[in-house]
Order: sequence, then structure tokens, then C-alpha cells
Amino acid sequence: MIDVIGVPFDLCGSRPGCALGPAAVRYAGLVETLQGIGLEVRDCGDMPAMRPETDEDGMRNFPPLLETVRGLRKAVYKTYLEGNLPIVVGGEHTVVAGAVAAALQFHGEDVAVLWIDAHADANTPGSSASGNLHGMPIAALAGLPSGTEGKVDEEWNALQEALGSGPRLSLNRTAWYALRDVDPPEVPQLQGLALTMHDIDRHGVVNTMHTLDRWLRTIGASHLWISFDVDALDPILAPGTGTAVRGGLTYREAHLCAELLFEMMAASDCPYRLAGVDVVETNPLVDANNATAVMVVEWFASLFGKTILGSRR
Ligand code: Z70
Ligand code: MN
Ligand code: MN
Ligand code: MN
Repeated sequence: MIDVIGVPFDLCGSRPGCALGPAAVRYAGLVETLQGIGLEVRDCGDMPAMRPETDEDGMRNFPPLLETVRGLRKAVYKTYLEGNLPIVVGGEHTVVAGAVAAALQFHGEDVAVLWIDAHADANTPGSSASGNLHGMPIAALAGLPSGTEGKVDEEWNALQEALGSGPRLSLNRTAWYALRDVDPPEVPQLQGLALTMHDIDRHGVVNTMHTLDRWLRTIGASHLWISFDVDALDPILAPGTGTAVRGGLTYREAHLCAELLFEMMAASDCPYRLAGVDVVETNPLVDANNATAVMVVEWFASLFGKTILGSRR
């Protein structure tokens, strides 16, 4: 059974609106579409909405972020205890730290992460030019030092505590896909597999996905968490996001990517299993016809086995 968990949190990014992402994705028919291809799906509803609150000398809206990350870790862990598969619908990318932390806590350190995103999201508070926490979830998951001191360092340590007692995410078990807006201090963090838009242009989706599959086998991944920031998609196709970057995945590339992920994990000798999926940063406030959420739902159908000629499930 799949548990859908909404996280209407948007207080630590560059523009508000993706708190409406869970509603937008539900209106686009996520639950019904997955049920339509034969999956058992339970909608667990949304995590509590948060109010803005910043402590003196701290990071913007850190207290409500901390509470949300902690709450999501517990919710995803509960999903695992019940034998279910989590789908997390954001909300900002920041909150995914709680979900992946739960996967690491439950499944152990051999969880690998596929970060499909225009951005690397590997800044620390010390390296970030924007100060936006949605650019830092990978650094938080990896347990990198804050790179700064005072109240911000204290908060970063509190975030580490909120991620729980499980193993940290190794940067060597992190793969990025569709990168095209990486800050210079993030480059040294790309220690796993970094597949940029250049690589996808040069080698295509089929070859880059094959590279990902071989890499997952080489590192001995037991589970895969797939994190899908909708800004990985080209903004012409998916304008509904806070930080659009041109030159992203086309409609056809995105679907092929999802179809191949399904195929990779359906292979009889595949050594890794899906640990969970999230989709984040959907902002219907900057989207005319909820086009981005509709695309997200279609993408999920491909990821779970839908093809043009029918379901492979
Ligand atoms: C930039 C920063 C970012 C998402 C933008 C942007 C990060 N690297 N992440 N949109 N989802 O502010 O750190
Ligand atoms: Mn992101
Ligand atoms: Mn397991
Ligand atoms: Mn992004």
C-alpha cells in the first residue's frame, strides 16, 4: 500500500506558494490516477500548516521548519512500520530531509538518493548566498558542518538532532539528475553521480539512466529514494515553481526517465528497491491551469508502470 503524505510548507524558499502544492497535486488526481493503475493508495492528508517564526539571529522561519522536518520523519517512519511505501507531496524541498532521514533510519545506510532537480541543494548555512534552507537539504542529510557560528550553527545542530539517530546520507550515495544551476561551493559536494543537463543532452535519457543503474549496483544500494523537484522540468512545460531555470527536462525526457526507473526496479536481478518518492516545489500560484501538478501526476503514473499501451503492473 502507498501512503500519500502532504507537506504544505513554504516558509524557507525564495517565494511562497508551494504550500498549496499538495492541494494542487491532489486536484490533478494523484490518488485516483495511481489507484487507476492498480495500486492501493491511502491518502494520509497533510501535515499541520505552519506560521512564520524566526528567532533572533537565526535562519528565516527555522522553528516551523524544524517542527515540520521532525514531524515528517516520524510520519514516514510510521509508514514503514506499517509496511507501506511513502509518497511525500510538498511543499519545499527542505522538508524532504525528514523523509530521507526516516528511510535511512528504517532501511539503513545503503539507501541511495536520486535528486532530480535543476539545483544541487547542497549548500550549508555558511556557503549559501541566499540563506534559503530549501537549497540545503542534501547538506543537512549528509551531516555537513554548518560552516558558520552562533545562533545559525545552533539551529543547524538542532536540525541534525531532528533528523534522528539513523545513519547520515553519504554524498557518495547521492545521484543528481537534470542539474543546471549549481553554486560554486556546491560543486565539491557532488561526490556521488552528477548527471547535468549537459550530460543528458550529450548522451540522452537512456544512456544516463543506464549509468545511474550501473552506479546504484556498484555502490551496493539496497534502496532508492527518488526526490523530484519540479524545477527539474523545463519551465515552458512546468511553470508552476518558485525558482524556474530554463533548459530543463522536456515532457518526453521526463516520462522516459520515469518509465526507465520503473523498468530498472522491475528487473528480476535489480538489487535495490524503492524506498519512497517525493515531489516538491509545485507552486500553483504561478501556474495558469495547474499544468505543473497535472504533469506531476502523469509522471507518477509512468514511474509506477503506466505506458502508452497500458499498465505494466
Ligand atoms: C540556490 C540556493 C534552490 C530549489 C532553488 C538555489 C536553491 N542554490 N533549490 N530552488 N528547489 O539558494 O542555495
Ligand atoms: Mn530542490
Ligand atoms: Mn528494507
Ligand atoms: Mn530546484
